[in-house]
Amino acid sequence: MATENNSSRVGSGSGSHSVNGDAAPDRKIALITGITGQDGSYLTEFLLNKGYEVHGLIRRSSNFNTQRINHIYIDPHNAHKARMKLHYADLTDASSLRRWLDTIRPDEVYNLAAQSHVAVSFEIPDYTADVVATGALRLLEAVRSHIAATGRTHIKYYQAGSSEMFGSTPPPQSEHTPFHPRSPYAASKCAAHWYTVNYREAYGLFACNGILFNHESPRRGENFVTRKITRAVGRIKIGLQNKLFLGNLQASRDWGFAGDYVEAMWMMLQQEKPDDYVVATEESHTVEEFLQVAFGYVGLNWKDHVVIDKRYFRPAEVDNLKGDSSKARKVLGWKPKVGFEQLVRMMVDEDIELAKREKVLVDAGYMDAQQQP
Ligand code: NDP
Ligand code: GDR
Repeated sequence: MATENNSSRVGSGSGSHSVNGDAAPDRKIALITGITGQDGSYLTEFLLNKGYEVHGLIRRSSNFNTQRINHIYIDPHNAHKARMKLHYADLTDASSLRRWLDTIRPDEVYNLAAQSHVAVSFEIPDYTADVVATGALRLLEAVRSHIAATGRTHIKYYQAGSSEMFGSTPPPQSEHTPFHPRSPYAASKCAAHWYTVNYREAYGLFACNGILFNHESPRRGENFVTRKITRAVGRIKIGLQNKLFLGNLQASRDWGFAGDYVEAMWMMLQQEKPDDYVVATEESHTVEEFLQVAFGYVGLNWKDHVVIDKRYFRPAEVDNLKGDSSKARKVLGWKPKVGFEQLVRMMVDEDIELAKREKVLVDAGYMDAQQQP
């Protein structure tokens, strides 16, 4: 839970221009967009462990949006200890991106920010394209113009690409597989991919596309199918819920652990030359298989609880994703450490604990069982 308001956690314009003035001269500086998301939180932990100073751009929100990074936050007034710093910006606001690049002067830029929900992208296609496609272009252009103005040619850029770009092209999908996007989100990610390739070819920018297959964790947003399932398993087991409404159970995904995948992002930027890499477990499972493992782990039968609801079907579906990550394994030396069943169990274990805490609040009358925090 947040202990103070966001505005005390972020740099405030002109007052924070000495923002990296305390950085040790040999300490690398990373700038992350989407730091408050699932991957942003794991990447921040990873880079802090490597000794980086990490700057995150966060967008203004009427509610706290820093829950995933609160545990690593240290008050910036404690200058010697605080190596993660937050600043307000938005991928729809080009001026904010350029200003923070000039101020922070990062060595590595990770563009993770996105309206990342595929089904929601059909509801808000224009906004999705603005953030996911044009947002990436704005950031690339800000990096290019920052380099032109400062001569800091060593800056490296990572673009968060997605297996959704392959869409309906059959598996296994590798760097050579043609894209056939099936949603406004996926089409926008294709645009961002090609903008990144173009800035590499046109301006010599050290820019990499990571084409990451689905990766999950206990920090996964609760409206993605894996977390929706493990949250429900926890709440059903503890007696707070009985039904789980889902859409297409036959879609197959190549699900890995987010903590493993952020390492691949960093590895791409440590290479001699910029390139594009598929990152995947090379194993695919249906949503139904995920249900079997998750409910079965706590001795429940998913068929007693799952109800199919048409509202969760998409106008166009991606049926089968299974990556071929042989290039990343060979060139980067990357491989996943957490397997499918271990991932499901990790998520269920955490969500059982979360449900137990909710139950205490419900029993004390502080929360309605229907209500989810
Ligand atoms: P999340 O949805 O968890 O996080 C998205 C982040 O982007 C959040 O920090 C969010 O802020 C931020 N954001 C959204 N809109 C804007 C905006 N207009 N300006 C600035 N920031 C914004 O995504 P993940 O961490 O799961 O994914 C990270 C990236 O990787 C995304 O680009 C996603 O599309 C991509 N990806 C993810 C995969 C996965 O399986 N997780 C697979 C392949 C690609 P807030 O917290 O305020 O909402
Ligand atoms: P995805 O993830 O679309 O692969 O995008 P999501 O978990 O939303 O869907 C996976 C599959 O499950 C089916 N499904 C449901 N999905 C949701 N969200 N809710 C349901 O109730 C439900 N029932 C069935 C979907 O139809 C789909 O086939 C994720 C995001 O993180 C993207 O940002 C990222 O780029 C890709 O993974 C790789």
